[in-house]
Amino acid sequence: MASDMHLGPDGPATREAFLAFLHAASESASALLLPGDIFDAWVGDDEIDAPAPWLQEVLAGLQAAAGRTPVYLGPGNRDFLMGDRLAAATGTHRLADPVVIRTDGGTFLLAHGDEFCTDDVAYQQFRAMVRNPQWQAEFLTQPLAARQAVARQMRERSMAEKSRKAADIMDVNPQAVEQALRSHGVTRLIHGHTHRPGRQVFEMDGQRCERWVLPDWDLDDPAEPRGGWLAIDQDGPAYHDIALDD
Ligand code: LP5
Ligand code: MN
Repeated sequence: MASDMHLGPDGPATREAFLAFLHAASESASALLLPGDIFDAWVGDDEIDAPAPWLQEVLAGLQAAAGRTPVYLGPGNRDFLMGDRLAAATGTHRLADPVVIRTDGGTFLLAHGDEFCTDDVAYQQFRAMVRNPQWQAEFLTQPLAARQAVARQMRERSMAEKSRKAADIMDVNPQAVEQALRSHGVTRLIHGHTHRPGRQVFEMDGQRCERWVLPDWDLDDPAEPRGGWLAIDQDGPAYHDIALDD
């Protein structure tokens, strides 16, 4: 599973690495889970009507992978408007968020992760607004180009606000994580979004719990090219760093 590729018109190296990952993983894995922020922004499934070359490439890659193994697309904070049309056009499936997954390596709660960042009050207010079905229906009545312009503005605003926010409010809130684990009756969580890959072990109600965080991908960042995924087998999850794996 992998998340936070943030694919868009920029970032050819990231796109190429993701397409290579899709190809390789779909030949070996029994399922491929992509829990969110696959796209830098997704303003509605009519994005596929006249796709730019970069998007055509990604759609073809998803479709080819989906022909070999089931591929699941989950909503991130940037691409939560991915819908049934995109799934049908690529032969992929939609993934709920959060979702309990049963694997050879045990049961996990899988989520994009933004919902656990409850200390970021401004973001949670924004999230409540844009996840409201009525707001979405209204937004989708606007022409595609107008929605893309809103998304660009919102991306700029987000980057500006993030540079002002304290780093710790942009991480998950431990109580929010525990509450999610408890309510789903599981002890292990996998999520992305925070761009802080790693594994945290903690205790809750006398039980050992684990939180695995997926890395973000940016192979076009000359200072810090990065990316990777988590593979789960009978032994549990294992990290694969794109720089070390070929
Ligand atoms: O994405 P990232 O990592 O930069 O930051 C996120 C949070 N930001 C977002 C916004 C997205 O980046 C932009 C999404 C564009 C595509 C969506 C398309 C359809 C919707 C169009 C929306 C109008 O999710 C950021 C978090 C950060 O993660 C860490 O968790 O801090 O949160 C914010 O930046 C939100 C601001 O703090 C609050 C903004 C309030 C703006 C309200 C005005 C809305 C205008 C509506 C116009 C119709
Ligand atoms: Mn995200």
